[in-house]
Amino acid sequence: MKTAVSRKLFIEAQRYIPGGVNSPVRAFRSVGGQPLFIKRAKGARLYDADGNSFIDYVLSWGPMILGHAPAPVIKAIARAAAHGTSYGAPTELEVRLARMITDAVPSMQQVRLVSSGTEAVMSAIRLARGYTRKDGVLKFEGCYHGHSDYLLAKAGSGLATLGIPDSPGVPMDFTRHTLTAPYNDIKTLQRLIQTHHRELACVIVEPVAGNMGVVPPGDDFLPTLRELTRAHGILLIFDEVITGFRVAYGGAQTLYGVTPDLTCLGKIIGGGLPVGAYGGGKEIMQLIAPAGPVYQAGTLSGNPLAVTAGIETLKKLKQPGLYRQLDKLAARLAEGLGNAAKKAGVPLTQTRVGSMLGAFFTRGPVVDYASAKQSDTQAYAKFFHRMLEQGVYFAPSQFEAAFLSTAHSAADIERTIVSARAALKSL
Ligand code: KE4
Repeated sequence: MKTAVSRKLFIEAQRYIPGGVNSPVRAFRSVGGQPLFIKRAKGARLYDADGNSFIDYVLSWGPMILGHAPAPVIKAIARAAAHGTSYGAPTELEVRLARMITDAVPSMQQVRLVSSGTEAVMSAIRLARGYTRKDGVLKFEGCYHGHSDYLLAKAGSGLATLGIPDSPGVPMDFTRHTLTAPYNDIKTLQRLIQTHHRELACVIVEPVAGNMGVVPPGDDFLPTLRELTRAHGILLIFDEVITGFRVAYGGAQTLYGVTPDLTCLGKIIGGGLPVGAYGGGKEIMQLIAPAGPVYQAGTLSGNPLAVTAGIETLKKLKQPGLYRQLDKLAARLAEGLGNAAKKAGVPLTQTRVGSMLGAFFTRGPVVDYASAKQSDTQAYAKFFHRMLEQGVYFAPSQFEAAFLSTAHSAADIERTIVSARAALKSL
């Protein structure tokens, strides 16, 4: 596979940008080799600077559920851009997106738009602390909620990928208020809540964990979490930055029938442009400035281009049968990968919720961060590169998710399965 241009660009990038990338997990550090510099993308495919093309299962880490550069979204962004790119004043567009989100996710009676998932989570936690007048936050090991200081405790995604336990630069005092429990571990959760409920403002959880690989919630996990938090005056925050509009139009809370007090969104609601959001019941949301005293602000919050991309994306996602179609394709991919691993005698533990899939190179089961970390990351790295050489682009980390889009065809899936057979056999 030709990579001379990407290599040259990577050398230059490292002169100006730490690690040559603007987000760590893109650097291929845990799979080895060098990142490919992407030139353009269309539908299910990426095209890199050396002219290689790939069936893409990263999809910008989730947002591109309609595939890359879907015509209606691009047309709408171009039209919006002709009217200016940012006003720093309210627009009808923001009202439309807010209405679409609150219609889709009934627990979000009000929503505030921001520019990233990190910002959404950071703001939701500040709101929970302001509302409950308590400081403590409980999160789950291996879950990643963006890079705000107090959440970089035993986090997933890039920290799991790079094996960074906790980031330097975060004062011990900040994480003093952060408790962590193993995902799906109800006993530990009960014990921590019994002991610390007086100082716990909120529990934040990825309702389907997507940053330690994909780890679905055990049957009782979310309902118990809801019961315990409600019984002890602790707000429950669902971080649906990945799962929102991914696993269902109304997110994981619709799929599992568990209603959080606050929800964080991102990725898909921006259609590939920078949008995050947080929301919940009116009584809580009324605390947010300027309605209330809890401050949160942003120059580009509700940016007209990003909001336009979000509106057009959600409009498409409302199409009946769209999620069933995604689910069918994803089920076929999972089946094919599973059969290929079995045939090759490679231990593979697969997980899937709709069109977000995990494949751990370990016998399993995988139910939390500790079991996910049993995975053979060397084997994953080899698999990743074998697939890349065959024109299939999975996440450059064992601890991320694979995603499908409505642009992936049955032929793409079959091609991926054939490539996986060869890749797994070569391990
Ligand atoms: P951003 O600030 O990156 O928009 O969102 C942070 C975030 C919050 N919550 C969840 C559940 C998330 O998954 C994320 C970000 N996801 C990672 C990958 N899984 C983004 C990729 C990256 O860091 O480059």
